[in-house]
Amino acid sequence: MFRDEINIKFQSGKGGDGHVSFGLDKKPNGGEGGDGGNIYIEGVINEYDFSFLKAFQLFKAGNGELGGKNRLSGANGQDYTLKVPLTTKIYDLDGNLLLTIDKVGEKKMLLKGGRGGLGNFFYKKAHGVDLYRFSYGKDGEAIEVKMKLELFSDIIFIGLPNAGKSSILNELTNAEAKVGAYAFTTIIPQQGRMDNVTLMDLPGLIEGTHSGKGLGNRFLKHTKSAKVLAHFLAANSEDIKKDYQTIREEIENLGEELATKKEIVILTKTDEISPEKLREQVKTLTSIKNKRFASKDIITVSIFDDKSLESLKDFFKKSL
Ligand SMILES: Nc1nc2c(ncn2[C@@H]2O[C@H](COP(=O)(O)OP(=O)(O)O)[C@@H](O)[C@H]2O)c(=O)[nH]1
Ligand SMILES: [Mg+2]
Repeated sequence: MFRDEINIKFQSGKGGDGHVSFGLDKKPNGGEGGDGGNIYIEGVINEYDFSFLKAFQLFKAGNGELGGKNRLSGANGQDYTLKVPLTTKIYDLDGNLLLTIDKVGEKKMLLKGGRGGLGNFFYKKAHGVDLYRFSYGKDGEAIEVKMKLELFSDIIFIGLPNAGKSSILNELTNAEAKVGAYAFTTIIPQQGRMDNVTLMDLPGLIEGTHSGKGLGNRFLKHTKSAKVLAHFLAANSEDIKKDYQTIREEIENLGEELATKKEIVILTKTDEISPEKLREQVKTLTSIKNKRFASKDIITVSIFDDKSLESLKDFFKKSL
């Protein structure tokens, strides 16, 4: 199940204690403890939601090791890096924003590990009195956070069920979206990367609303970053104007921010109709009043026509 909000706990490592030891010359030579590991959060493209996490799961960085003799420092604790989808916002439980992770490969520190303690070698040099003096490593920090996801995309697919959105996403990207009819529970966002462009099929936005689940608003936050709406229409439709208007109405209802995004139209399944019928469908589309696209914003495509798929790729890139 798609999950875009989750509470997670983190704990950075404790610092290792300083060491107390003496050399053959009887002089203090205990080294310092290692620092505790830090907690980092990093953005990745191969996670699309938080369903790989368990609510309230605890992630810990390693503790620093004890200092050694002969002034040897203890090893630092292992850092822990949690990889998250884009864009992840991390809040404390009072609702303060702690971190925003919106770039691939960008690593930000959430918690710092505790400093390692000092050994008796250090204290001998600094104070010279108590030969057994050392300090303990500092504790790490612990926190529970709320992580919220606002999916990043350049282009969002919209359209009636069966318009061919999942098929095109699969053809143009590495995505493995389910094609054809499926249960409501799998109405989850699907993302794919086409060179540097992120395409997203967000069936919950419209299809969730259609199946009476009124999910549109829940998915709205995932539309924020998109610059373009790719409106998919099946060319073999008996009432293509109505198909267009049905979706358009949903989009308008979902709010101005979404409705005012640039729109392009993808006329799919062209292999199912004759060239004459196709021309007719395009003509019908261009005659729609109050439409948000121009004639140049329409493209025709069939998954069985590789050339048309290549053109679609360019069309998508140019739309940005
Ligand atoms: N003939 C033909 N069928 C297609 C084409 N694109 C998709 N389909 C079929 O249309 C059905 C719905 O496609 P799907 O991608 O799941 O549509 P979605 O509901 O908009 O995601 C599936 O049976 C696909 O195999 C196409 O270009 N030509
Ligand atoms: Mg689909």
